[in-house]
Amino acid sequence: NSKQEAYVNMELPDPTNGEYLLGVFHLKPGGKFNILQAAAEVAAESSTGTNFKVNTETSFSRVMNALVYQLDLDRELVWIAYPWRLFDRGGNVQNILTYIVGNILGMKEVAALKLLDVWFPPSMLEQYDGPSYTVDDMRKYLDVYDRPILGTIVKPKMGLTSAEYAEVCYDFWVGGGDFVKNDEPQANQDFCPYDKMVKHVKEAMDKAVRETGHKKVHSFNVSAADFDTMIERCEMIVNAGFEPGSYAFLIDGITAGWMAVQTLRRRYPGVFIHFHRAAHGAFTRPENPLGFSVLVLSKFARLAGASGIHTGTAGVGKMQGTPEEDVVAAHEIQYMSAEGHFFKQSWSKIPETDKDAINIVNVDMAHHVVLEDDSWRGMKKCCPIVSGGLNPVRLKPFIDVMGNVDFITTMGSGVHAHPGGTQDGARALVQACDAYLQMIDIEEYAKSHKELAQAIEYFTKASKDAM
Ligand code: RUB
Ligand code: MG
Repeated sequence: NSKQEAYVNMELPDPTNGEYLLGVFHLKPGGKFNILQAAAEVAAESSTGTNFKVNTETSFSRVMNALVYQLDLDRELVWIAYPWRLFDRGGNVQNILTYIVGNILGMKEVAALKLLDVWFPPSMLEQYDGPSYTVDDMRKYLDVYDRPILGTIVKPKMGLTSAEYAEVCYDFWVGGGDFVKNDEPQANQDFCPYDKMVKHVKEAMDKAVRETGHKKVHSFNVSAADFDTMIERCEMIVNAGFEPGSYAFLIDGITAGWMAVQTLRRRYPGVFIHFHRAAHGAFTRPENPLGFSVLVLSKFARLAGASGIHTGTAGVGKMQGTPEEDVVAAHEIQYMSAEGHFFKQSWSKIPETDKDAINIVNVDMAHHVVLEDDSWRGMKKCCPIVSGGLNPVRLKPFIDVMGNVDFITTMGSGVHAHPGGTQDGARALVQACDAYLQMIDIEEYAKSHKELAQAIEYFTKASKDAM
């Protein structure tokens, strides 16, 4: 039919010629459609078309048609090429998603439709911001290399006053932790006003830095009802006397939106932009046949310029997730080039053919962090933030599946549920990390480190009870 003529081209000569953004969908047709018919509808609705061929199309509008260029009937997979001139100029990520995971997810023609992987051509990468301030910058500020950045989320999630909140931050920092984040719903609640929270955190940080001799970082949730309030929150932090580097901006990137993420990236290139992905499960969970994958979400976060995004614990923590999904996503945003589920993505600006001449540093995967200024080579890295049901006992198992230590971890209950309290929880986390770095089994290390011993006892038992 005409839909297929216009939106299917199984002989597309070179989908990687630089003109197309590529996507692979899992697609189960709905109703009486076969997969090719449904795929053509998807390509049409997510580029130039609608349900009927319209009389207003032009020869140029047809050039903007997305094209189904490959099918795998056994695995119910469909490859689509989107001419990327379709997308709003000026590096707008929100606009891309409005096309490729927009109306199509509501169409009758599909019973399942999940975008599993995407590929950006090098020519397109140049038009998008990518991260500015990276985890490497945070490492320099903290003077912490060759290990994960150790963090917590203040718990209870809600209900502490601003002074109580700051006291928990202080305890974690004094116990040896690096990084504290607001839990993602923390805002300007009546019992914990934002301005007071900021002021108390500043005092707590100053005190902890004085006492420990180490720099500390706090990630503030700046998500808000409107643009002006978000910027007001940012400015309040900028003007509260914090050292640059000691604060990050957390944004609820899904509920507040991509525009908020990109606004922060552009307004505050010198600040770590922390993308919290609350609500992502609605479209990423495997049991939901509609949506897009953690890999796709993470790749768009790097494109948009988040300094870090939560990528999951690969099943080691409390959230749904597997190494196939979470670790692939984490590696994809860390490295200059990585294998996704279907595509090998290069984030490099340097054409494949020139690579030998330039002697690209190979990022080694053997548990080392490679610090480098990536910006001349390509899109800078975006840091995996690993969180959700972790505790000191689970640090090594996670590092083992991750294969490197270049991430930020935040443990909420894993710190504050420690029988000795938050300070001891932080100590146990630091000890678990030290044991890992010295390649000593934590049980062995715990013989001379009582906070770790208590953590092992408590969390092992608590995990068993929860089964
Ligand atoms: C974790 C927490 C974070 C989740 C989000 O608290 O508050 O919001 O990590 O999930 P706790 P994800 O450590 O007590 O479980 O990181 O998968 O997006
Ligand atoms: Mg949280």
